[in-house]
Amino acid sequence: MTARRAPATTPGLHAPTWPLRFAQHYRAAGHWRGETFGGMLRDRAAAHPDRTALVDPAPTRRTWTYRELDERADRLAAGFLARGIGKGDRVVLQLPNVGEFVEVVFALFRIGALPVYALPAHRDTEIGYFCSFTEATAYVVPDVHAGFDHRVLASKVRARTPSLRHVFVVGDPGEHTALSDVPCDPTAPLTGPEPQEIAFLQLSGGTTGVPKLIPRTHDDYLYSLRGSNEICGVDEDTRFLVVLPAAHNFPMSSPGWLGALYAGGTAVLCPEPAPQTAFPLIERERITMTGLVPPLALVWTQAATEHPHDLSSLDVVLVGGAKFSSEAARRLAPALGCRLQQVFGMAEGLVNYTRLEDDPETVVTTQGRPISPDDEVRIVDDADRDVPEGAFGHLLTRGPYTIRGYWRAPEHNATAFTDDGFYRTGDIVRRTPTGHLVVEGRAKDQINRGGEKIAPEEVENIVLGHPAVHDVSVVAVADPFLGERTLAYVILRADAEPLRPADLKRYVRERGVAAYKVPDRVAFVDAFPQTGIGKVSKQGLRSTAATAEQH
Ligand code: AMP
Ligand code: DBH
Repeated sequence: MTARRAPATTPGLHAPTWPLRFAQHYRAAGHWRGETFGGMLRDRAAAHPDRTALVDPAPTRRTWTYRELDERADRLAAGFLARGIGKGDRVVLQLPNVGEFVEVVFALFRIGALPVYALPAHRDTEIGYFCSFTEATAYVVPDVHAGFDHRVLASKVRARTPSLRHVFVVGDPGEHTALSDVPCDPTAPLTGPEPQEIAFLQLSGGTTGVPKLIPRTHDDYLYSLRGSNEICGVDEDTRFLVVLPAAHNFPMSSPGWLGALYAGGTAVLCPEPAPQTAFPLIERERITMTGLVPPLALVWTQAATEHPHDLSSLDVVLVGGAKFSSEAARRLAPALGCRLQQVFGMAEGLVNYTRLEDDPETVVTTQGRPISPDDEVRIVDDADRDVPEGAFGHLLTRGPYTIRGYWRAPEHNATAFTDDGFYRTGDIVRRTPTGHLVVEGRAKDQINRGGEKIAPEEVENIVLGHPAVHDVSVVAVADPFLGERTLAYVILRADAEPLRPADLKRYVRERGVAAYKVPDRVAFVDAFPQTGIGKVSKQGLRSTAATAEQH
């Protein structure tokens, strides 16, 4: 047996980083340019102070010029500092698509405090974990969003998280602090973070019970923005509509609202993704670009034929997060009157795009090729040997914007990365002769419900908490709309009271997890199929599910 070599961990970073030789190369190649996000906004504000950076259209239209956003970030940063939030502190940020999201992010960047990007759908279980695991000092929430009172959640989490000293609320603060009361006049210039330091913690979809935290540096993330902008044609005339949650890596960086700001363009925040909301906004704000997950792309394609709106400003629509079928891909561009780019990315790093100049067949049948000439891609068999060119295998990758390890997760890192620093994506892909990747599926247990990633183990642990449940196994079943949805196979205890599927779903919902994790279907069974050595065979359950679906 070969001994696993623990990768070097840089003190203070809480995660393995790039070996010196690689870092030197990425700098020499001009990928890492020594910029920070705080500096980026400062530069843009100096170059074109009066251009519109940000539009939040709801409920009343608000805009920020680059100068205004820059000043706002300074004042908010000063306010956070005055309340004791300092460099390296973690701040769990859970805001929907509102202007304050961008203000807070840039204020934290200026200080060198790290936003932890929770999603609006996250509930007690996820938020409690992020706050305690990162020892967060602050949590930023809306008052009420989508009918859910985040202040109540904040009170609960705060009561059991000793590190959490502040809760800032956008809107009516209740017992907490209003974000609008935080800003103050800056007293001294900030020293800020270094380009090679961590800028924020992004979340992984998670393949084990707990989501992993992804440490991205200023240098590496800014390179992925620059590369994305070049590939997607983002410039100062780009008006990017943020349809998906702004905290997610895709709408943030592929090329996303940060790409738009990097280029001196305009980011417009869409409060919710339905065509009824998004289409009038596209018309009114003259949107040129946006990014969608496949189920939403289907809804938009359909809606565009039924409710004609003036979508003529729309130039490019990116679709990614889960596999976009070639049939659906073929229909999108004609229906929306735009060009399609497929994007296959991950918060851990590697992002692939089809190119605007690719032939139409490549655009609809592949998931693109990597951003960087220094993205290394290996496609290997179960023993990490390269498969023949064109064959399917596991995708491994390393490069100038792909992490070398998760944050504070040495045990997981030992298996999630190879000894020589390749990230095991868990995706099964093949490479075409042009270097484009086609995603076949996943080796990981993770379920991809229309782009929302679910770790079966996490849901299983919750279901197991029900007193009537003896055992549970959660699997994906194919769904024409979402790609995959969840099915929980449940064995009840012999002495249990009868239980209905709806009871179990309610139980999961009441445990306080994001709604997309509640099983779509619950099926009661007497036993699970087993593997040769007596483990539950997920493969067996999936085929049972597939057979059942056909009847
Ligand atoms: P995460 O690690 O949570 O950021 O999720 C990234 C994962 O989403 C990838 O590893 C893929 O499994 C999946 N994914 C993203 N984009 C695509 C795409 N265009 N086609 C298929 N799968 C995708
Ligand atoms: O699914 C993803 O995480 C994703 C998809 C497209 C991503 O992180 C990205 C583009 O950057």
